Amino acid sequence: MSESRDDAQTKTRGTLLVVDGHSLAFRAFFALPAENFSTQAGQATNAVWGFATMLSQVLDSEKPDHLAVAFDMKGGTFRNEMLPQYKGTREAAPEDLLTQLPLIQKMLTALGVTYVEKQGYEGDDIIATLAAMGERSGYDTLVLSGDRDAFQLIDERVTVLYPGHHFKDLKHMTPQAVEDKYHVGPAQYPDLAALRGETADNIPGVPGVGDGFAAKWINQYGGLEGIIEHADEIGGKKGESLRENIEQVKLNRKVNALRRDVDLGIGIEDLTFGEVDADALSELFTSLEFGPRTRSKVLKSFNAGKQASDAADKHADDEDTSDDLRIPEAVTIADEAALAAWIDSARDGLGSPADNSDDEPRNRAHCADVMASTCALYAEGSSKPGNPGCSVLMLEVGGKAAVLEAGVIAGVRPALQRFLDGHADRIVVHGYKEQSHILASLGLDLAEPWFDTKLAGYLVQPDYHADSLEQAASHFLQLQLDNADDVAQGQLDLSGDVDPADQRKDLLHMAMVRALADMLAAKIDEREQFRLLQSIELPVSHVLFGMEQVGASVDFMRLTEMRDRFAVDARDAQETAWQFAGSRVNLQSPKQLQAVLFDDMGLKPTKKTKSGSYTTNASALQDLAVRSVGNERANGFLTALLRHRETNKLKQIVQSLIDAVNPDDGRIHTTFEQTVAATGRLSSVDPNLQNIPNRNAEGREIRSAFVPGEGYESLLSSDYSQVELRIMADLSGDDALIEAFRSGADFHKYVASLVYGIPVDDITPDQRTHVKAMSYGLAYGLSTYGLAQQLKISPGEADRLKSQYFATFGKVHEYLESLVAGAREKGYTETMFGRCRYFPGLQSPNRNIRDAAERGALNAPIQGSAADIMKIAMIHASDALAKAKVRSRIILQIHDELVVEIAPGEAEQVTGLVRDAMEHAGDLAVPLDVSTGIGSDWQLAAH
Ligand code: DCT
Ligand code: MG
Repeated sequence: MSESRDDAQTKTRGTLLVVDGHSLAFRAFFALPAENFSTQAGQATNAVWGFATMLSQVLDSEKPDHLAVAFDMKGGTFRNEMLPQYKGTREAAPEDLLTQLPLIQKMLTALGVTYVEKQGYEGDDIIATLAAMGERSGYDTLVLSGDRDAFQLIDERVTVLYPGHHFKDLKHMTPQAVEDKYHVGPAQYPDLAALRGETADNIPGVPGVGDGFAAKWINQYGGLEGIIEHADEIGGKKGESLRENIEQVKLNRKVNALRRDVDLGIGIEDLTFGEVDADALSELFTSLEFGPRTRSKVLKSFNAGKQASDAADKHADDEDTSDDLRIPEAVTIADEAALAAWIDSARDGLGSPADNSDDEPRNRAHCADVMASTCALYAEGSSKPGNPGCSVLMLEVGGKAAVLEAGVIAGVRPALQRFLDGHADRIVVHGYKEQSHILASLGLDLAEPWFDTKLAGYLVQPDYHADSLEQAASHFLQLQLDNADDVAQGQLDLSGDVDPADQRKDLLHMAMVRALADMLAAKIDEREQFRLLQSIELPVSHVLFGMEQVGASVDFMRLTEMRDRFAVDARDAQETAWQFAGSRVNLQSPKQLQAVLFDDMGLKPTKKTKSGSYTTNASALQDLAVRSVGNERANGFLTALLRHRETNKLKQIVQSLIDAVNPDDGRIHTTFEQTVAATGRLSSVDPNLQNIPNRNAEGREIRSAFVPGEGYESLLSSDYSQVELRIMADLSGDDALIEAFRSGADFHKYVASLVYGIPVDDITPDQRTHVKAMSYGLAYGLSTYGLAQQLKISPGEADRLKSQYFATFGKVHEYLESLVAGAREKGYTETMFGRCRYFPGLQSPNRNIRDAAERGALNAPIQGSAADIMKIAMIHASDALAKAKVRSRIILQIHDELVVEIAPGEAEQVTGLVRDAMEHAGDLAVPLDVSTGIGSDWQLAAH
């Protein structure tokens, strides 16, 4: 913030920001590569995006309460009449930029920002007029412009924000700044510019005369008028040159004078902003394919306009959001003595763990209370399982941070480990699992900490996922960070030596952990999610860390053989498809496929997609294949095409596994994502193990590449069957459904016999399939339409099936209805274990959004409870294995399945322990059925 603003703060009525719209759009356009910013349809969006983010930045830092954007209009201005070559050398604006100007204006309208343009005038004149208007009304005025002509507007009340080489290096051009740079005051700047000329505008000045001489003359003769008067007295070549060009200079001076009296038909009161039309903005941003982050950032910055003007009305203090982050005082630790001293000094601020050693320490309200006496820990580095690294480790208690560069850790490790062991139940981290990997790279180990801001954020807002600490901070704390690039990349450059700026960055991260902890501790207390954090999420994080670290052994040869075979199959299928087609069509191109299928082979087209072409996805092709029986050429082509797609996909999956093998240990260290799926379920990335198909033989074959590693003899696969249906039976309390499970009969047949009212033995396979799909459809929140599609029956039939089902299982119906009603009333649903999920979409006026939210609300408690049960099972199984002191270990969790690497001689014992842990993970009205299998690879362990 400039000094002049601070001084004026007490006297001013507020701040008006006037923006040179074209200048900002140009700047954005040339700063951002168009090829990275365009929609699928090819509309360039770099200028729009840049305009929005740059302007947001300025709003965030300057906090104006009034705002206007000025634009030039097509066609010449009065200046061209005076000086025909004016701006003549400027290249026409690129087409890609011109198409974005209307979009920018549309965006401004949606954002509730006034933009102004007037035929015959330049944006500069509008700016000058607006600035004069602001000044008359008692406002401080900021002019954002890259055009130096605007400098003439500068005075005590008007500051020009002039972008530097990097846009964010905005210079606050005050009278003093102009004086410092040009040695003349702002009022005389146009005299100086007239003498010097302005190449950008194709305005010639006096040859040989630059800023320096111009300033000298101005100061000597009091201004351009005086110079002209005394032109004869100026000697030398420059004097001669001046006399020769005196008419040009006079003209220049006329042209560069800005008009401050254009009739704009608006007043300062029209320039408030902050009434954002969220729907219009959302629609525009969706069409421009801008992500949710851009949306929320822009919304936040522009919404602030309202608050700012309200605050200005009340003469409220101007508050800087970055105050939320208290950068800790840093002590660099070089040796054990320094560490001991820091620990000593931290002791006072750190409650003793005994303070909360009663049995119910981790209850309501406790979380926010205890937070004040905790130790925040932050290790910076790579948390990649199997290949982690660390650059610096920091501990912070009561605003005092110990900074330990990776290089000194070895020397202080025992003392540091003792501290961690003694204080784990007071430690606060962001991402226990990730931090554990980083710490492990230093030979350090962190027992379950007291709080985790990443997991807490997930519990508080399961539908939001932050990729990085910065993102979490910017989301939960509404922080605008200096270094937007780092935030965007979600990572920081850790290479090279640490310089002071980097250390500040580290401390900034440390401060973020602390600020997030404070904020989330209060939030998490609201719904008693703290218990869930302590009893499920943190312990399962610990288990997952172990699994990621150990990884899963694979048979590399089997993988490469498989990859090669799938590649050959894919190529063969492609050849066959080409033969049927009679040409080498690109099987990946929907356009070419459409031409072959519908034009050439004459098949009846499938459904149209939104973009107006015909669907060529797998299910559409499958339908076509069925319909094309008899048309030998088409059928042959489609069969080969489907086979190509399938084998190609398998090839890619296998390749992703090969790429993921760690060369050091020959194992795959997947990353289990604990905060991505809003239901509470785990997912896996890098590689994604959940997309290994399980329905066909070839997919299952991929699992055969997972084998026991050295020193182990087999794999155990243990999974829940029908866990969602069992949860539905329990939660609904439907006696008939509960009995169906307790009877031990074939569940789906049993249910079908009730639904259709015929004996179990008379149930046809079709009836079983229909009722089974209905059961799962309810548990998964499938629409009737989806059900009809799956079973290839009419929606009417699907509806009848549903009514019949609900008539049989009345309590299931009631239960599901009550979920939606409850969610509508409370805004959220809860699982058996209190995991919440929020459904604002239930209130949406948009029917599609509402329907989707309803299905989500139906499904969340069942899916979420299944997730809770699996997590509890993992914690118990892991504890049981540790207690039994066996070497066997859990290595994978996929869908409803656990995979355990079995050490020689432990198969029976471990199977029993794991089965027991899974069967007793929840106390349900129906048994939790677990099936297990052991084999020399994962496929053979299937059962
Ligand atoms: N599934 C589904 N919808 C269906 C069928 C299955 O969502 N119509 C999902 C949920 C369970 C999982 O697939 C495993 O399927 P099956 O083993 O076929 O389910 P099951 O209940 O064990 O039935 P079955 O007794 O036929 O094996
Ligand atoms: Mg089954």
